[in-house]
Amino acid sequence: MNTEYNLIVGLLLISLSSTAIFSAEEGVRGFRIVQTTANVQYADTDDGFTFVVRNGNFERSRRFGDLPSDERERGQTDTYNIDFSGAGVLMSQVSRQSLLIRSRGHNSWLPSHIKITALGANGTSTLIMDDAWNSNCWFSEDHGDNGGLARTEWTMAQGATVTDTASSFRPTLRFNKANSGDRTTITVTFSGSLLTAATGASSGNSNFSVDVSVVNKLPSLVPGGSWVCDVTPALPIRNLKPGEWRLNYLVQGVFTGQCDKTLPLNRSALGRVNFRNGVAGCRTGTSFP
Ligand SMILES: [Ca+2]
Ligand SMILES: [Ca+2]
Repeated sequence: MNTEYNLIVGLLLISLSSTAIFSAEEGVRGFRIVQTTANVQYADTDDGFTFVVRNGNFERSRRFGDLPSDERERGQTDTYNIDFSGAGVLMSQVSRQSLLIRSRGHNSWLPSHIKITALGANGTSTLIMDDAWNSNCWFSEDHGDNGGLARTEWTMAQGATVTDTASSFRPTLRFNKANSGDRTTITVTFSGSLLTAATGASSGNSNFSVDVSVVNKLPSLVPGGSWVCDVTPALPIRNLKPGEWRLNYLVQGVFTGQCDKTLPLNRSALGRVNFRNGVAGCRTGTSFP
């Protein structure tokens, strides 16, 4: 049995009907941040801010640069390009959960909308979020500001409000095959669990599990001349609650080897479902790309 395979994750969004294929270890060279300041009293500020990437103990931060204009004025939109080249941040680490904005002052700021695009070292770009901001999530080092609502920092997952539209998702496990007659018989279990619901999300399921089996399936030819066998549910997994998810999978039965790497599933999908890395339950696996 051929033990080499790749994992492809297709995010099939109801709202977009688009499919995204993610690569594993691409670094981040920067972020583009388009932020609008709320048009309410005290929302504006002249203080400085820091953009932070944090995953557990891993943290990298860069200051927002100074624009020629008076930034963060009421109702105004400001655009920043923040360089993270050389910071060692991987695209797979970037999510609304791992991105924060941090105040460096005592004059409160309240955004009304934030859009963030992660720019990959290989030239890719990934939209992380494009959402209205929760009007309770003020920024200030003075936590007594605005009725005690202010915090020094917020993650984008905490502050972003999303349209409460449940999402669908169609995982695919791709097996590389030796030739046109290399058949596949296998069962793969895909499962997921909601880690953090997006702000405002109330509809949709918080977990799923689906078994997908193929028996003596012949491979398909893909561009580049390779033979592959894709194992994927016949239909997308529907009605998932928006938020941060962990995806698990289990290859049953036939493989031996190791299963010690996480998968590149940590991506935002326009504020809908963000799948994080996960390998729980992968007890029979093989070596992952
Ligand atoms: Ca203010
Ligand atoms: Ca200002």
